Amino acid sequence: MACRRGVLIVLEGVDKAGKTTQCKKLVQALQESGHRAEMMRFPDRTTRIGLLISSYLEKKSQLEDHTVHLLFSANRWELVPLIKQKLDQGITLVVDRYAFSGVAFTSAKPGFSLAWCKQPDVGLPKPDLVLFLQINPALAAQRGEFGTERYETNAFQNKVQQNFEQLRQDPSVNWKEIDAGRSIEEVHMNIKMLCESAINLAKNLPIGELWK
Ligand code: Z5A
Repeated sequence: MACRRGVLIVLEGVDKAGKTTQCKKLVQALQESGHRAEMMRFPDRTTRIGLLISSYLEKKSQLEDHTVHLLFSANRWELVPLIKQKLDQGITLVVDRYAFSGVAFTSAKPGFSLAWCKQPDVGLPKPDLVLFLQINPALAAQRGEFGTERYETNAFQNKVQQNFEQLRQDPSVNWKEIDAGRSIEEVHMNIKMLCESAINLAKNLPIGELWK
């Protein structure tokens, strides 16, 4: 029998919503229940493009706003062959941020429309499920180290949250909202349940193209 493809699952949300924590727990839980699952994250700071982005986020270098937006997108595109290869091998990918962060963050800057920001990411592998970790940005900011990197201000995160709201109106993407204000374990149980059913639904369907 041919190997069924892996499923592309993305976690999104404002800073410190708990995405990385939940991605790790989800991968572990999927593996324990017999799925082949791996985690990816964007930006992937390990590539040459990722290093440029990382230096910008750490405020060690300056980049023009359109340029850095295109670099974030290029960082996704450079990993598309690997994403497709893994999905074809039957590996489910749990991805910490994707094109939705790209659009929500850049369009929080003056002079950037949602439509312009989406263009470079049109045609990326379309996630089968996008879990939006919903939390008040002010509450999230009280968690962990907030405020060290670029974009980590309450005013900016509020704009990002509003942009995510707009993106979530798009019915072509399978968004599910998660109340991320609960305990780590409660959030995890909610996410795990949604993913198990998404895996069962998506594994026999072809992978789509985002925003096409
Ligand atoms: N960016 C962009 O502009 N364009 C793009 O295309 C992309 C990204 C992809 C880097 O992201 C920045 O790049 C980001 C968006 C922008 N800018 N900002 N701001 P990043 O993913 O590298 O950022 P990060 O610092 O690694 O992740 P994060 O978003 O800040 O955090 P998180 O992953 O959502 O949360 P966490 O690391 O899992 O948890 C944070 C803390 O909260 C930690 O101490 C946990 O133990 C705690 N935590 C987690 N869950 C809970 C619950 N439920 N209760 C209590 N405490 C919790």
